[in-house]
Amino acid sequence: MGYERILAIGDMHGNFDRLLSVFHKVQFRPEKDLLILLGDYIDRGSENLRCLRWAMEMSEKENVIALRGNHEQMMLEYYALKGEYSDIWLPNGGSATKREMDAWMKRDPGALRRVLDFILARPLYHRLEVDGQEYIFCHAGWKPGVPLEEQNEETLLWIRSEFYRHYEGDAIAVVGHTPTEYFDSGHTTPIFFGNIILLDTGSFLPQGKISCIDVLTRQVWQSDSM
Ligand SMILES: [Mn+2]
Repeated sequence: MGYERILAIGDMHGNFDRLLSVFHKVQFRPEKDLLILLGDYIDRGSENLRCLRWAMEMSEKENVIALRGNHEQMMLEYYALKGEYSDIWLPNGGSATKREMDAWMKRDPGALRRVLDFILARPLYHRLEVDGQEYIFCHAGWKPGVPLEEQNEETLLWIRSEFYRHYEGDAIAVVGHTPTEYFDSGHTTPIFFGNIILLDTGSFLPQGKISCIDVLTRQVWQSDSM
């Protein structure tokens, strides 16, 4: 392996300017670094599909892993699976994304198929070891005490307090999903909580940011306020 940096970027939620702001600061070098995107590219922002298409393009590059978030899951269920989360996508930020999607499909009828294929192909977690330290990257977290391979999809995409309260594993967990603001009002930097790194710094909130961390050095980059 031997990556110089192992970078993770938290929830984007359609805030493309903030995404470009943080990504520019990071200066990702695909030949030396590994980049893991933690999911939730869409919903709640003004440029949802620009973020999604950026993630689609990035995922084709070497040394980039784009995970699935619960918002991509809701979109997939809305259009294709008709599961129990189908109905909650539109009220949870999906209506703006759907309007963008409708406009795109008018210009390009194959667009929806490509988006859904992309979402379906997203891994739910990524695990790696560096110098004896294990790291697990996942959108939300997992049920403590249950092997990762046995976790169900819903847990990996949606879990919150059960994971934060009870996780005591040795692996460093790098997750998004719950804005740091919800733990501590006004908090817009990543939170280090035991072996958990919370990287969702509220990209869609007025003072929120998109954050990136190098898990090896714990250096953090954040989008400018805008
Ligand atoms: Mn999110």
